[in-house]
Amino acid sequence: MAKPLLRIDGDVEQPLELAFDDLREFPERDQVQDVSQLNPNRRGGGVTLRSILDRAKPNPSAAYLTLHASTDGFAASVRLEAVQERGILVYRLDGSALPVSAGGPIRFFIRDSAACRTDELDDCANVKFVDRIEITTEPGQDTRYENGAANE
Ligand SMILES: Nc1nc2c(c(=O)[nH]1)N[C@H]1C(S)=C(S)[C@@H](COP(=O)(O)O)O[C@H]1N2
Ligand SMILES: [Mo]
Repeated sequence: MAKPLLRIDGDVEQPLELAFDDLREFPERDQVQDVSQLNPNRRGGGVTLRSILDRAKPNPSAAYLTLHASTDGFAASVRLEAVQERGILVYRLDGSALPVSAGGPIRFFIRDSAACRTDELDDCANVKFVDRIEITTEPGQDTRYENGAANE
């Protein structure tokens, strides 16, 4: 089996590990064809966060979602309720894996994200190189506003 790109774990009924082909096989209704239609500065296609959560099934106690990028140790933690209908996991570009230069192999995309530091769902939470989504009851790790974080 292909190497998983993304793990979803924590306060969920069904932890998941997803590879490129798993994401590509999500049905049409879960796919977002081209995020450049939503933000001209971003590119690639993805699947909705909703469709991933529907498979992982957060427990009733689940309240926070943390996006982890082990490549650089970056993390952002937001309320599950705020993000669950606005998140997209971008994983492909022209039929291949999303390149690292675009934040791949998986980059988070928030519909209508706010300017840095102006909202919980800000540009800073559009985490590049996401390899783990952790669901928790309490807020999780968040490095967005630490010294040295990009684009402050
Ligand atoms: N893994 C990772 N993701 C990250 C960051 C980072 O340093 N590491 N910076 C964040 C911040 S602070 C912002 S504003 C956006 C910038 O995205 P851009 O480079 O596409 O403009 O990426 C976010 N995602
Ligand atoms: Mo940012």
